[in-house]
Amino acid sequence: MRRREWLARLALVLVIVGLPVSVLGYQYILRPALATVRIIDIHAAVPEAGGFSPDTIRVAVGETVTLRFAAVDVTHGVAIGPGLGVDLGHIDPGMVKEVTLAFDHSGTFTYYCTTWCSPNHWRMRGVIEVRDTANPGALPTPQRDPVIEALATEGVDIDANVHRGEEDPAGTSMPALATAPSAARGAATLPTLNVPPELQNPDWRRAHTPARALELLAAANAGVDAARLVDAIAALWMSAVSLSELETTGTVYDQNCAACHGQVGGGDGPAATFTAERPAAFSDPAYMFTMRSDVLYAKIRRGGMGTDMPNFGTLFTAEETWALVRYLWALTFAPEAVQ
Ligand code: HEC
Ligand SMILES: [Cu+2]
Repeated sequence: MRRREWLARLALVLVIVGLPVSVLGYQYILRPALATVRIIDIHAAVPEAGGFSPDTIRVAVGETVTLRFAAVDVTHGVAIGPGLGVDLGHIDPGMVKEVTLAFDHSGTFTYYCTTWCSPNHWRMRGVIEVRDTANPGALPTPQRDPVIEALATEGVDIDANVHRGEEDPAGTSMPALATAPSAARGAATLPTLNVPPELQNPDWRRAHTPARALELLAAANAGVDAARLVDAIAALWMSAVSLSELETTGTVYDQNCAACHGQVGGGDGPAATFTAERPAAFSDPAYMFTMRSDVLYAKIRRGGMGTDMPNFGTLFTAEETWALVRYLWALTFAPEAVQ
């Protein structure tokens, strides 16, 4: 072999071997050694192959950590909640995405997959336990939820098929109508109606069904066409919902709910074929007319019992959950605003 050829080969080998070695060496040896923050590598695989590993990490209050996520099989997505606002987006196989965090108080946080990666996708979760080093034995207790407790006190069974409270007589439902209710049409009708004070109270609306509200509205507006009253209820349920909020929450819904409940709330997402029970159809006004916001909220946070409706209470804040509830109502009463 001539000398020049030999040198050329050597140079090539150096590039082929040397480049990855220096890159990997930097990522996995040099950088952790030089870093002042702890780097935690987390591998993401479909739940059938173990999900996140590790699936629990412990951090001290005040400690800064870099979480480095790598997808090992298919494309995953990673977000961390509640209330941290961390969404790393998609992570393709072989790709690495990271976030550096410091926690100023103890608590429990969840990293979760945001991409439909397998029928068990929603089981792909990991826990960050933030401990107070001054009090290492005490694990943060999960916060109590006043809304869910109030439902229990009222005697509302959120797992029953009919969730209405005592005062909502069974059998109330939406009248059969030729056209779907529309908040947009109702907004024009509302000022012409006599609206009982409780219906104007957001707290009352949170704890009552549209069906109950319709009864009261009909009693106060004898002779008005049922379709116009239903539209007015739709408008009331959509008051205080902004388009920009719907846009933000739409991303959360698409990432976490649409796989089962369907993009427009038809209850027919691609994962619906795998669930033990049929996912609720939020685009069905007759069904939603019998639902209360606080029950929807409780169901989202706590999940179903053996139905495959996951619990999201460890992923979202209370306010983010209410925003989801408002989004579900938009799927019912203002579908044009969320499509
Ligand atoms: C893995 C599939 C799946 C995912 C993902 C999922 N759901 Fe569900 N959900 C279901 C099933 C199945 C039901 C019906 C059984 C039940 O009520 O528990 C349901 C029921 C519900 C109910 C209760 C309806 C009722 O009548 O009580 C609400 C509210 C709800 N889902 C909201 C959501 C929201 C919001 C998300 C996203 C943050 C979500 N779901 C994600 C499967 C899913
Ligand atoms: Cu995944």
